[in-house]
Amino acid sequence: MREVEILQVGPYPAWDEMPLNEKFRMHRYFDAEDRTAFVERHATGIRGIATRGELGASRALIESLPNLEIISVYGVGYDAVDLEAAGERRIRVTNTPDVLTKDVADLGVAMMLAQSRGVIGGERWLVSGNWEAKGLYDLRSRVNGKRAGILGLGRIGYEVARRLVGFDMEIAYTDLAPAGLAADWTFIDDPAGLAAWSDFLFVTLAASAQTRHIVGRDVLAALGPEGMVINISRASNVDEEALLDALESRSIGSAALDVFEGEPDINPRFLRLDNVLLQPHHASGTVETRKAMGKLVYDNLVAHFEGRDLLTPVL
Ligand code: 8YV
Repeated sequence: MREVEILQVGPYPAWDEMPLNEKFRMHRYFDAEDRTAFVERHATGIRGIATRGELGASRALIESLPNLEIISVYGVGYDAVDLEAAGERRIRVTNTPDVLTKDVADLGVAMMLAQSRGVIGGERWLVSGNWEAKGLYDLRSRVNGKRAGILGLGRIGYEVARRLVGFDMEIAYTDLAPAGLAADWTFIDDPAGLAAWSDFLFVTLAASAQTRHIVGRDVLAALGPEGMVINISRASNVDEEALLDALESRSIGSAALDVFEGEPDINPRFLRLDNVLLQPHHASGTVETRKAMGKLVYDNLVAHFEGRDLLTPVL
């Protein structure tokens, strides 16, 4: 299969790049100085794209590759792939669901705990010598016994909720319809209603044009000055300007965020806040999960070019 040419949109860990390089002729888009010229040079040979969740594949890129057959996404989220452009040409699209679900849920819960209990601020207090010089660290808020709202009870939202039950938290959720997964989890049919009920609002929705800014000014106002929003999905699910305004004016309590508009170049307003926990989009970032994701990217490409069924098709 060495003759099959694949455009690699972003880097992967070495253990994922090695088998791809052995099996296919990989073209490293992200290393090219002039990416447009690079694509033009290889355009007719390229039959596959290997990309990442947050990098996707734009209509312009898809349209510049006349012999493209498949886009294999390293990530569960495929909102950055132009599905319409792919669908028009019957280009197949795959993602990496399931293998990352529990790690993403783990980080979401870790972010809630860290922010609520001041884990990072507490360490800074100690390391800076303040403990010795000034005394005890500020008291923080408990999580046990509090209310967690899950906005989007899909695979990841479900795993978050299951973990929070272990912290004796009450669970409510908003989704398209009641899920009937646990009798004592309350269905609330609108995001603002969910936020008004919640102490902690987890954003775990798959992003799409329909969910864009679903957490807007109304939802943040409903969450209120004690509330925390935790986003482990996509930045586009939250109106970032509204969130920054709410954090600056303290009309919500705090936020714990793994995703940002325009990441990794994030809005500098975030850096001036003391009521945020900021993470570099790494909820799926464990060695175990990333290896499983890389294997799925590879296995889907090989299955396609061997004429077998795709393992995890989106389109
Ligand atoms: C990224 C993700 O793909 O699964 C997703 O949708 O956003 C992540 O897993 C990851 O950062 C690798 O680029």
